[in-house]
Amino acid sequence: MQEASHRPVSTSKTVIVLGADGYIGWPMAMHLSRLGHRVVAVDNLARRQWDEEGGTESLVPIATMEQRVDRWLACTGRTITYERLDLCDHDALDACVARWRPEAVVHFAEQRSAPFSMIDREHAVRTQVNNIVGNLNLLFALQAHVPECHLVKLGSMGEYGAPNIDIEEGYITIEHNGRSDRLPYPKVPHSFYHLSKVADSQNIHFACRIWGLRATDLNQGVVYGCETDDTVLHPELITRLDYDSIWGTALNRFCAQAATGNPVTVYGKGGQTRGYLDIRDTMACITLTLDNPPEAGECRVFNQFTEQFTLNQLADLVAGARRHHGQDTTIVHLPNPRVEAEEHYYNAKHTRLLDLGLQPHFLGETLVDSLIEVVARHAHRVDPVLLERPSVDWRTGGNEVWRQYADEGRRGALARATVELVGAATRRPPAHPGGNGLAGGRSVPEPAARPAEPAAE
Ligand code: NAD
Ligand code: USQ
Repeated sequence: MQEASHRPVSTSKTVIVLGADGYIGWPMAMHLSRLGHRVVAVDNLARRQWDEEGGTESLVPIATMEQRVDRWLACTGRTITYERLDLCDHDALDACVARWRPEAVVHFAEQRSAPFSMIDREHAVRTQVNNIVGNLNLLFALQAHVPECHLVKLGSMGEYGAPNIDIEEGYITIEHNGRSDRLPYPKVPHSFYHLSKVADSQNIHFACRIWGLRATDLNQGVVYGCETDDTVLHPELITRLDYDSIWGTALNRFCAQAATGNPVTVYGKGGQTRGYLDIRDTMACITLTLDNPPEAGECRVFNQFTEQFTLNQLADLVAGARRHHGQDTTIVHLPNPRVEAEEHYYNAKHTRLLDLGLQPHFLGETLVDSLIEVVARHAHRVDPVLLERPSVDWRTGGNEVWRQYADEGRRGALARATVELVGAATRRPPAHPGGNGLAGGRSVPEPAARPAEPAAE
């Protein structure tokens, strides 16, 4: 039987996917197109630029947006319209919304790395301006042209932090001095990035109240995996997979580390608990959300994850999967570069998407094996320094690893710009000259020993 979220739709909608060049945005654009929606894929390619600036890159090579949409058409006969546009350019965004008059907008287009937002003042400001201004521009464009449109906004479970009480889905009923009210759930987030999401949530909630917009704020957990029904159709349809310490998320990194015979890097004690979901379930959750829009004026919140794990559990799962293939995996506990509770209570509700019909893919060794296989195919592109050494500390910002790779990234970008200018070459030089071998990487001085610090909370 076909899952509800995979059934072709009876009513085709015009859906704008913002951030469609990203890890989740590209598979989402294809998924919605396959279901029969008219998809407009918007991105300003900022993420590719941030990679260049920081000397990082996707482990699997990714095609350009032009190549992707052409290949999608060739493989499926379906059209995805790509528009290059910055959400912070209000006039351009406004014109796009006015032209397409979407029934739904799925908004992924933000700077999404917590470590990136903690590098220094400039990166914190850049993150918050990009995310908060872009989201605000979108709210005004929707209000002006399509107030009935359903906004599906990607938020984050990290907005809530790790409170010592159960986490509800967006709202909590509080009794205080004999009175009671249902209020947005209090939030104590993990980073300046997560704080930008909290501001977005507040702005969306306010816009629904004053203008009667309809929105679903999806507080998503950490996503893992990189293959969907659509990305596997052709190498040009593949989505990015990040493994470095700025953009790579925990399980993706752990699999990359295990696949290349490097130690799995648990930060601190490893009792940090988070919600996780398979990228295929992200597709399903957003499709179910689109199929079941909220009422006008409603700001609905779903907690979008399927299982919660501690980091120690994830590391053990990866090591166990390798053991079944006769491979030993070392798990190391690095001094935690983040300020976060390393042992804490965590019980986050996540029933609303299940109630709509979500059938989760639970994390098992098969998924770990398939991720490890993808990494193994591209192992020659792994830079072991980026894999092993955290480059941002919450207390002191970008460290010597960050500075060295950013310097090289800047020099590389400058060299590329010069080459393009004189028209002398068209092929991009490798991002890590001489440093892709697993035994190699760039030589970065070891940091001065820092005593292990106690958990901050
Ligand atoms: P990503 O960095 O791969 O993709 C984001 C895309 O948005 C990039 O292609 C980038 O170029 C684009 N973008 C950023 N700012 C833009 C702007 N001002 N105008 C136009 N385009 C812009 O990120 P992702 O992992 O695909 O995450 C997508 C969304 O989901 C983000 O909002 C993120 O916060 C959220 N999220 C991600 C995860 C995860 O584990 N990856 C988990 C929870 C929530
Ligand atoms: N961690 C390790 N070792 C590593 C990398 C991370 O122990 O090598 C730990 C971190 O300290 C943290 C946890 O793993 O405790 C999660 O970190 P992460 O990098 O996997 O994810 P995070 O920074 O929380 O951000 C990611 C996405 C972000 C999204 C968020 C969902 O990058 O866009 O919002 O997951 S959530 O965590 O629910 O907020």
